[in-house]
Amino acid sequence: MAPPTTHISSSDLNGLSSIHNLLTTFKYFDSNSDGLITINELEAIIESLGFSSVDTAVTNEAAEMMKQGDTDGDGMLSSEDFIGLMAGQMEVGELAELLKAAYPAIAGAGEEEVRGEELYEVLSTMGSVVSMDDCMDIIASMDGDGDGAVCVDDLKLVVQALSYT
Ligand SMILES: [Ca+2]
Ligand SMILES: [Ca+2]
Ligand SMILES: [Ca+2]
Repeated sequence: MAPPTTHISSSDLNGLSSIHNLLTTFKYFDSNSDGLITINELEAIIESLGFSSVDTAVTNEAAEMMKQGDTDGDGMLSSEDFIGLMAGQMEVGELAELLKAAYPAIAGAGEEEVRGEELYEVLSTMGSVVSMDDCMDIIASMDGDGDGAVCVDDLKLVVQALSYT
């Protein structure tokens, strides 16, 4: 009997891509790279995402997001908090479970970057049947600079974010 084939849909890939884009935005505005954004940085993010164009509305929006997302009450949002706030709009389907399952093995390999071939190998070892093409598409959806590889640190953030979806 052939093992079940996992189908990766394009909407799952789009969801993954959106999460990766949000994390990229988050990192861009996290000017001191401590993994936390302040209310002022959050306002800049909201403006850049085009959520609002009126200054007072941006301030209100940021305050509201901070209130909802700041789980530990330190007045700043972590990347997980940030994605948690946005995650309601994203659909990643079984791709989320696959990546969460594959991440420990990818991180354990000690490489700085992961490519489609490596994802395929890890998933195959785990007994999951995802085609090489799908693995390439998964990596491509998170590959901002198009060099065919995703930083393991970035993947870690995406996987953490997926826990919210
Ligand atoms: Ca910061
Ligand atoms: Ca916080
Ligand atoms: Ca890349």
